[in-house]
Amino acid sequence: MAIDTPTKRGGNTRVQLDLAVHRRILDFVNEAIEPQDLMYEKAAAPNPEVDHEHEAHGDRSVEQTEGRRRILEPDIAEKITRFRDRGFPFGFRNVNELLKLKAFDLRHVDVLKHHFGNSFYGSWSVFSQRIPRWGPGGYDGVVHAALLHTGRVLFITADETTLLWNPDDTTAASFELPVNQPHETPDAASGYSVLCSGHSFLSDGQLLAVGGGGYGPHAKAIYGYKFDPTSTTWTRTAGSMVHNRWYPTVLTLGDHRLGSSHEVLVVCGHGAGDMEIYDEASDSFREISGDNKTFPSLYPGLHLLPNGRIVYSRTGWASAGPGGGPFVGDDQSAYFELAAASAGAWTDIAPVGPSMPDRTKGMSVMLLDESNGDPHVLVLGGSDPSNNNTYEILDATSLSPTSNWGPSTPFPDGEHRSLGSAVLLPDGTVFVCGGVQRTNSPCALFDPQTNSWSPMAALPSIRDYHSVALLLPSGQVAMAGWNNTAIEIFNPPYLYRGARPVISSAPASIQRGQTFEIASPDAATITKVVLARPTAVTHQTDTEQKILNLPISPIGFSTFGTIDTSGAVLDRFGVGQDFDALTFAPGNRGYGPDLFYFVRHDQAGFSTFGTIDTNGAVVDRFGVGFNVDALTFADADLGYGPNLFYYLRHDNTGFSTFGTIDTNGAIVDRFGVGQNFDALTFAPGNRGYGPNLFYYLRHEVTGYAVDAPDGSAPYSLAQQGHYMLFALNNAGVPSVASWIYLQ
Ligand SMILES: [Cu+2]
Repeated sequence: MAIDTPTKRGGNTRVQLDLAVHRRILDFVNEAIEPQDLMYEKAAAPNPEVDHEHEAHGDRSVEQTEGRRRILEPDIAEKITRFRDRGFPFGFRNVNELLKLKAFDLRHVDVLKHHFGNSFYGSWSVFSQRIPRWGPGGYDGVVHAALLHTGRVLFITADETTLLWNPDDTTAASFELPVNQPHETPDAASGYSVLCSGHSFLSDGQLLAVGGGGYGPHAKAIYGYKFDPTSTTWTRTAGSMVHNRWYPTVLTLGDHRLGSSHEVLVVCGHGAGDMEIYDEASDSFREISGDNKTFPSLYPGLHLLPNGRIVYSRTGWASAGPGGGPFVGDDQSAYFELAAASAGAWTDIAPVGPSMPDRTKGMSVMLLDESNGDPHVLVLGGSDPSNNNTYEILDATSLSPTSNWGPSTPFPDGEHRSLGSAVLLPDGTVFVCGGVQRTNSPCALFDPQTNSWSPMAALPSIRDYHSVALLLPSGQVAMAGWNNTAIEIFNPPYLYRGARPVISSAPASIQRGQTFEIASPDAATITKVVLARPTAVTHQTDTEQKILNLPISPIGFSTFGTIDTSGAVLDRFGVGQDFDALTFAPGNRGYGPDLFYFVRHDQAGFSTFGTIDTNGAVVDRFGVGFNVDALTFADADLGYGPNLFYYLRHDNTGFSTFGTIDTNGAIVDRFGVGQNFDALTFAPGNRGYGPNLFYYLRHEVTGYAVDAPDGSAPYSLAQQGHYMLFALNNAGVPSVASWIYLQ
């Protein structure tokens, strides 16, 4: 990862670059067709649904540079393309070849290193240990991965050995076997398989895996198997499923669950869309009626919405039916609504037309709008053969038969993704990796806030069929599966954007609707606190990925102190949390004939000074600048002249300055006083600390009061169970997650 500094050897400058950064720079320089292509980062591929209108107006060049990072100046861009085309018709093989161009120097290398570096692209590395082959079979490719609340990842391999991985331990001890395997549980039935099962988490943190086995000796399991992360033990469910299943989709129901017990919906893997519900309290399954929808694919992509509906995203795994072909079914997007304990109904949306590509072998994730929690479903890639280079978005806020998917839009990098993975990151972006059938394939990051994509560092391996990708508590993404026994780790760009905030304390367990406190030495820079549901993924199906943004308010501890007119600032004693203002009133407080003076600010933070008389006449007098927080008056000459107003104002780092205003509006900053000053007053005479002092309040943000999910949307999605709690700072850098249990 480290980028070596340039060295001079025998007068020749040679640079050593990180391999991935070096490749990106060479791609950028070699792929340029004209100098203009070196002046800005690569343009997104035109969106045929949106862009043809602009093309017709001939303003493409303006359009193309908008929002793109400027990289090189026109003159050097022109020299580079000319130098390349004359001397390197197949392109530069090394940045050092480019350094032979006189006009190109180390400053240009630095510019390129910055723009193609890890803070924009992130980086991949390979975990120091390979996944061991401990099973009885010949192939131990990982097919399933689930992040447990112990911080371990549970893998289920192709020969049905399950093993635990500790991402924080880079020695061989990183991997361990659980106490038992599913087939070793008491009462393991002949059809015990968990390979190609469906899974999700129960309220106590156990992973429930149901179905699996395929057409082999353990065809279509009929029992569920539960893994307890604490005792690392598998147990069989007391009851069997109503049907044998293979490749089912499993979805934990939320606050909208109908019974008094925690419930898990099991769909498909038997007779097209057949459904049943697992009841956690009785450890048994029951049949659901109204499940008349057939799916073309196994593992249909389903997402629980905040209003309790379950939407079908048209993704899923095909070619797994009898004879290898897909099950017969419709490709109709729809939602299911449970109307009673054991009955529900499907409602179709968005008629399938030629404009809607086949999403089989695609991936879908639910996105919750940052401002209001409205749900959207992002569906990307899919189809076999891989002729699908697009994504589409469904606004799932209020579905009806007329709801429709957004236009099918090409990925900006033009890649065809089938069996790709999509991982929700704590900052709300979606990391898309794998699904491209070549090594060093491009990855991408989707930002729902800006509806835009950014290219990410290339994935070393091919990861498609039976691959898994999941968010770790470290904020990294782990990728593994099938094709090889390596684990690849992605460090998102946010890990290269400065120090990570630290959560110094957070409760281990919270109640629904409770306000709880977290503390952080970095609280002043924290802007967001989120809950992330741990991933349990197989076959590009994870029904429960979600990032829930929690409402927060800062907790500030205020201190009372003094300032003398020479600038000596002295804390006296703490007064408690969230004090904003302070004033002094000697003698008569009868609202005499004089005026009150105020400072008020507009939306941009610009402050105006004015007067109020006792009849309530409010008059703006003059502007005083930005971010004035406190104001006081002293008639005596305290060193700056008589009859002055004194103020405190802060800059955008929270640093406060003390200054004076005369009655003509002359504003003079006098001296800085420190961070986060909120209030100021003057008291003549000696109040115990010396004569003629100003008194202030200032605060330190030490943490946040955080509202735990209550039953309202979108927090209705927060099922009882374990979550990762991330705090993110104003640069979008997440803390390492704390595990928190929602009761
Ligand atoms: Cu499979």
